[in-house]
Amino acid sequence: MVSIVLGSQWGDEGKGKITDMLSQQATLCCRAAGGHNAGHTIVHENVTYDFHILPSGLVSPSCINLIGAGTVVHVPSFFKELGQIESKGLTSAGKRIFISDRAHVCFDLHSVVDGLEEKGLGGRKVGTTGKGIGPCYSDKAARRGVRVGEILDEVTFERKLRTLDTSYRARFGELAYDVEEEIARFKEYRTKLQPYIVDQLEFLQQHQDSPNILVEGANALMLDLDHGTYPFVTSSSTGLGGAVQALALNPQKIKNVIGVLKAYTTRVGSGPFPSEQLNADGEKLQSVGREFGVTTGRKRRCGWLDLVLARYSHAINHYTALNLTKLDILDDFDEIKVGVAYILPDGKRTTGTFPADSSVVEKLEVEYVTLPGWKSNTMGVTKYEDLPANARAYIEFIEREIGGVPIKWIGTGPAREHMIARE
Ligand code: 2SA
Ligand code: GDP
Ligand code: MG
Repeated sequence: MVSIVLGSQWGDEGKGKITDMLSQQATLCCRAAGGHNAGHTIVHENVTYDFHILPSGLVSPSCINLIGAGTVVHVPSFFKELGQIESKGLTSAGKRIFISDRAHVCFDLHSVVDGLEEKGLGGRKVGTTGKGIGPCYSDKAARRGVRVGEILDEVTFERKLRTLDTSYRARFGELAYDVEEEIARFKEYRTKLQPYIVDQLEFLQQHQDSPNILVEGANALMLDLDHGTYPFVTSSSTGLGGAVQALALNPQKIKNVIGVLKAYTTRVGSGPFPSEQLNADGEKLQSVGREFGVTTGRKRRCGWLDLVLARYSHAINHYTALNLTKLDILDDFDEIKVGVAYILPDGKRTTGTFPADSSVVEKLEVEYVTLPGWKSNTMGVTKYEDLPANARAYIEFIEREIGGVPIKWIGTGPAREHMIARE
């Protein structure tokens, strides 16, 4: 049985937390997209773990983890992160993590190019994490990228990296980057990395009878290269399709597609955000919700929950259940608004489709419904019936409005146990 956890908005919904929770019953946890741009936070037994390239299943001691094809791996970050979590007590992590030989290598070179490309965009910059994700996926699509398995072949590896360096110099001229230094560092990584690299198909076939396989999505549907707010997206396929493609999943074995939906909306980086609140409400969501990027420390933009976006996300990812997160952050609002429809620039009203053109999204107006707040503490509540009536009304309103997908889990705090599971 396969369960897939996916971000339903613009990321940072709390995918790490539910992945960690579910991985206690999983034999295998796989990442299928993104790289060290992602930031997944897990709070367990008073220890906070920030995962970037590593799968969140590593916190559960019996869970094996795979960084799958479809991802891009910055090798220094991989070792740094592994060292950090081992020093926090996850001492067996190094024996439970593997990397597909088909994953692509994200170089420091890519990060330098990321910065230059952003600079070139001037006022239309994407607001990337600067980690080199876009350039790395571009090289993959252009068939000149370096795959993790190729690190082991010194001659091929060095030739390909020098060719990349030359081609970027032809494009940009001077680069604040020393290819020989990066090549030298990989001489050490080559031996260190060898035990982690696997043939993904063989590896997955060994685990095919595992009762529970978990896939941890990175980023989110509205950042998907095809379905998100292009060009203000990341460069991977962050939805259900991306997970199936990257891990060659058997669709018949997919039992759960869990959409993680924050009780309000956040976005980090540029691009249209219809329900953004550039006012006291937005500031309150940002400060109470501690909305800062896990990877870059950037302040996240904040706004009300957008159900048009949620319906669109459900239509693309076909969620079987939702995890509504950060309900507790709304505890102190007198009133809570929810976007239920868009009025497009041509006057048309839409409730479930999301315009492809980001310049249209920037101009549309959101129609809101205002619900009463509950003005009481829900932090740490674990039983649905213990929630205040207005909080339950908020949840049931969302469920009704999205239509056909149950909110099975409700997050009421950052820790693993701060979760309501509904029957
Ligand atoms: P990139 O770096 O090429 O993937 O950036 C392209 C867009 O994707 C957004 N993006 C993210 N959005 C939310 N969270 C992300 N991870 C970090 C976190 C972000 C951080 O968990 O907080 O620390 O800033 C993430 N990664 C990429 C990015 O903002 C661009 O809009
Ligand atoms: P991810 O990228 O989707 O894994 O999410 P992030 O880790 O980037 O951001 C989510 C943040 O919210 C983290 O700091 C989590 O610890 C925290 N979090 C997750 N669920 C809840 C919740 O239900 N309530 C509160 N207060 N915090 C939560
Ligand atoms: Mg995040």
